[in-house]
Amino acid sequence: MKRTTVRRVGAVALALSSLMGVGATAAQADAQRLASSCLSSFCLYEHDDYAGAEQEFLFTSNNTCANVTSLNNKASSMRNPSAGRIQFYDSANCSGSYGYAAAPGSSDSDLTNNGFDNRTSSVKRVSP
Ligand SMILES: [Ca+2]
Ligand SMILES: [Ca+2]
Repeated sequence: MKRTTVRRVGAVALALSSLMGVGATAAQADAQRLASSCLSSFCLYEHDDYAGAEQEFLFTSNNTCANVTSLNNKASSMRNPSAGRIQFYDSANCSGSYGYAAAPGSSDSDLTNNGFDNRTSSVKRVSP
């Protein structure tokens, strides 16, 4: 009985220390992902379901192109909370025709069904 009690106390202490956080734990990474919820711009995520690395784009006007940098040819999901439509390009500098467009206020947890998994190299916000 006594042993069980000690273990429980240990578990609580561990939980508290991970909340207070020295170094990144998996739980912290999840918390950060939920907190950085991409509120007003446009975000790409490395993996499905908004997981992995994130790149956030801050468009200040429509018809602006931005190259994908760290997630070039890696993005697998996206969030577009903005009021604009986001066009996805396979090439840099938004050259050629876009391959996929995200409606304003939309999100997609898996770009595979749009044929754009791990392909996006640049994005452009346009008027909806
Ligand atoms: Ca990916
Ligand atoms: Ca590409």
